[in-house]
Amino acid sequence: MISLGLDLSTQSLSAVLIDSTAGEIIHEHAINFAESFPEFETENGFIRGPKKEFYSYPQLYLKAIDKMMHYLEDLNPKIESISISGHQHASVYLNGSLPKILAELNQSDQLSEALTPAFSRPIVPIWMDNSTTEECLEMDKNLNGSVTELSGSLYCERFTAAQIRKFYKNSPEAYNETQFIHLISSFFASVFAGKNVSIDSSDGAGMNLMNLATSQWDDNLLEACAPNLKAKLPNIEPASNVATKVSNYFVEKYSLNPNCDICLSSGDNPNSLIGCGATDPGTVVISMGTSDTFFGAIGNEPIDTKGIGHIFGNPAGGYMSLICFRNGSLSREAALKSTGLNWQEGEKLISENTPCKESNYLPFIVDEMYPSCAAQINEESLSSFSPTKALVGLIESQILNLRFFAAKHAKNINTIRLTGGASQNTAIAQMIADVFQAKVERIEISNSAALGSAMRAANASGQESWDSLNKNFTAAKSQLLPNSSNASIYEDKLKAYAHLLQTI
Ligand code: XUL
Repeated sequence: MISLGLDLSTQSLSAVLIDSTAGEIIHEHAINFAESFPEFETENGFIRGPKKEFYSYPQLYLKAIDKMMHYLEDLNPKIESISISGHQHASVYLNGSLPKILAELNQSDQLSEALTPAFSRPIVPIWMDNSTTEECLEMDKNLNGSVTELSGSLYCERFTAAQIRKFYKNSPEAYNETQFIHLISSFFASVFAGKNVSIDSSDGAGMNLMNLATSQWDDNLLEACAPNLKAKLPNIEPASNVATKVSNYFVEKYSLNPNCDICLSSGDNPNSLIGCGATDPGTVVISMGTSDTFFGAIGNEPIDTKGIGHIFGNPAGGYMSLICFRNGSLSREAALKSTGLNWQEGEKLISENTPCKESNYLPFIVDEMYPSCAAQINEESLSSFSPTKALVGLIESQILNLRFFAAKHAKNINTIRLTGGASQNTAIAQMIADVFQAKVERIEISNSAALGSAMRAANASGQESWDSLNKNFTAAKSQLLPNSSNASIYEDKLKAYAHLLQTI
């Protein structure tokens, strides 16, 4: 089966086309928003407001879809199923004209222009937005119960509920005029389907509105957020469902096959879980980028996060956990700079000093979420350390911090799939294996969210099994085994690090 995964991220729209029968990626392409659509004057695809607001434009995303489908024109007739991935939490607001406009799209229409009258809000608030602390506090007060137990996360500024409440409070008329509130994922699935499509339960879990245990809207969470909300939200369905066939617009304009299935879409994190081959508990992913993210499947029972990280749905069934750490590469780069070494020399220093003989410390150069604290070090303090303490000590402390918080979500970690820039550094990868005492597999997947959504489309529409999809698309490029003689040293270091955390 030929399946298309489209990932609408903050900065770009990426396409990954797979042939699941041949086990091959046929084509990959990305469209960068800021470069391709300078008329929107975005900074890497987003706009900053004066008060910690971050948003983008639905028209920009529609222009990107038109451009991508035009680019893929020769391949389009072969595509048998499509699924979309969208950056999580972002919401799209539409009035009652949406169903008619979608149903009557004509091949001479540009999506962005034809859909303009359907938007009841000209912007899409995105996950970087941090302007809704007041709304989070209000909802917490309105809710007679624990938001974390019900929804899997504390009330978060970037989550959809807080954004919806702010819109309702600041623009009550536009809120009343709004008849449909979609996530990015469900909105673009609806565009391809030519009619409203459900939100999938794995992305729905990132809204603070869905009851994790039932995978349905929770009346108490809805009531705490805004009036008449249930009527504006699509239904929720499992990620494994096929929504419908592609609309006539895409058949006539872009030569898609009328039998092409539009599968339910999901968020970038649930899709990345699939694209990183981590659908089963015991295997987790550590993505080492600007920020470091830990995520993994946790089985069929949601866990109480006690406010640490989030629980989303696992598109392959059950739940997944996710913890995002703000201090990733920024801290590692600052530590390297303070030593005056390059990364090749730094890697040697790390491998010769694992475990680190210097004492650990709180390795946060910017404010951190886990633990919740202000920055603890700066370039000056790093320069006062020995090179070993600055570089090896910082990275080891980061990994101990990761293990400390990861243990709250995942009890038995056998395999860590490592991705992101820093995963290329073998000394860091070996240190992770030693600190966690788990096998580390390095994966080189350029866009795990787009690949994950293509794999989901092949699974939902073509009944391709996760085993065969994983074998063909997510195999590890290399693996490192833990050095068991370091196990007890890291147990002791972890205990000492836990004491250090209590000093915050
Ligand atoms: C997760 C989060 C981001 C966005 C954008 O909670 O906010 O990972 O999904 O990638």
